[in-house]
Amino acid sequence: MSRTQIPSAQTLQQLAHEAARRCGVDVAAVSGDRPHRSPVNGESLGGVRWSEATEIDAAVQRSREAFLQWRTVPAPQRGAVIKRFGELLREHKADLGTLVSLEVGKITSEAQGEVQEMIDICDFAVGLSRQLYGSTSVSERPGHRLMETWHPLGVVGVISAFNFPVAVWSWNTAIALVCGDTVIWKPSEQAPLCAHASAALLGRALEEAGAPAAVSQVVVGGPEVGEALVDHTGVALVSATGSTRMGRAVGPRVANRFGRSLLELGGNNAAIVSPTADLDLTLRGIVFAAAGTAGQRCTTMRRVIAHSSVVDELTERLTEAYARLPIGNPLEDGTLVGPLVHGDAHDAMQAALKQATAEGGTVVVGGERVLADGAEDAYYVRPAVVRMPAQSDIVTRETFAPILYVLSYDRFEEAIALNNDVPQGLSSSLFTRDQAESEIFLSAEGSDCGIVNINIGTSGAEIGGAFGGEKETGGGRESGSDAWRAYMRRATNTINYSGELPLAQGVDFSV
Ligand code: UN1
Repeated sequence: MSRTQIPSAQTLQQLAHEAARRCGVDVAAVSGDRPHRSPVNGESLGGVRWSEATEIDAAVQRSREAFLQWRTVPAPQRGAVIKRFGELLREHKADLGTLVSLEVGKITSEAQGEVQEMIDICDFAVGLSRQLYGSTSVSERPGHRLMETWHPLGVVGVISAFNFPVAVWSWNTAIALVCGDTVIWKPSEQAPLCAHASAALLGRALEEAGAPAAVSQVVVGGPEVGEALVDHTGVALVSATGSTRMGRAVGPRVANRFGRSLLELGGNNAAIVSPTADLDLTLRGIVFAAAGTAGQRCTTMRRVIAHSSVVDELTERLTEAYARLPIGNPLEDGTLVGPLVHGDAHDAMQAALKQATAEGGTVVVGGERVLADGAEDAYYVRPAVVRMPAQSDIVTRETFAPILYVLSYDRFEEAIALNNDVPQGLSSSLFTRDQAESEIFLSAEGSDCGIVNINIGTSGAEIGGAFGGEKETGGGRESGSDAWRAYMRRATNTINYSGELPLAQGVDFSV
């Protein structure tokens, strides 16, 4: 089934501007001459104003000044600002969700889910604001005590991607702010309005608390704006989400100036389907993770590694499910697959399918463009399933589009090896009812990814856990658990209350 109701440009622009205004955005002030198109119909949402890279230095100065004040505010009071931000997000959930749908093409339920993720991280950060614990330790010397204290780092630069245009910023910002840092955000070029809207809501929470406005800044612009943040010595931490290619450039540049980086890069996430798996549940888990968000999450499932005894049945059932997927206007109830973000994504998908076929693969369903009539610059595709005879080059690459490669295995160790035999290491799943298999997959000999799931798909992580992955995924951890430590610096303190001066390691230095 495909849906044909693609709304007109005028309606979309009006919807976007009204939603942005309700969030507190001065639409005229953020408008400019940069073209800005909605993937929903390929037409203009109204031009936007871009900042120049030369504006970054002043932004960093403002951020630094705000930091000097913000770091003295007790953490629970900083938490109270985030609590208010969470309330404003609840109030404007529908507005922000609409903007996310219009700017990046997410279906309403996923767009609102993204805003819910922002609300959730606010709640988490409020609790965290009373739990920035350091440990104490015994000393080897009499009358001494060791302890760790955690201090804010300073200015944090956040560079975010189109596919989670607001949630990833809020994971970073909610945590960074309760930690006492200030944030400068360079959002995706694709999503300036939802960035301005989110920043306006946080700005309101800061203003009500009497906090400096420059605690949170948003700088909309091109790649050179991101580069200026990356290279600025005043930016203590650069948290960047995007492609591995981007991370390969950012990581060394930040390291070269001894800054810190937190990288959240590509994924190539697999699910292993064991002979004991519940196939109904497995099917639902795979379809959401592989076709949801039109295959444009970093956690999207890109590979299924199914036991040879179930691979045929599973592929058949996937083919049926994919043929029925409602594709179309993401704002319309019932749609499950919205558009690709732009034509380049469509071209990359077609090139990958061609390569997969050349490498012996068979496209069993999908891959074709749909709804092209009347919306030539909008790129809707039917998600594809490709049966591969064996591991091949294309399977090891991340193509940011809905292509699911199906491979088969006979021995469980073989499946784990296939799961790990890619350069990326973000997320992984195992569908099984065999407890030993599940334990092995979760053990050191199992999946090498940062996220390892049993009987759920690879995407849709909750904010309470640390989010991120290994290898070319970049090694960063964001959102829950103890990810906050990346936003603070640790001081080790030794306190001597003995009245003597015994030296560590028994050193004698009497004068
Ligand atoms: C991303 O795709 O960059 O786990 C983030 C998930 C979401 C976050 C994805 N909670 O799929």
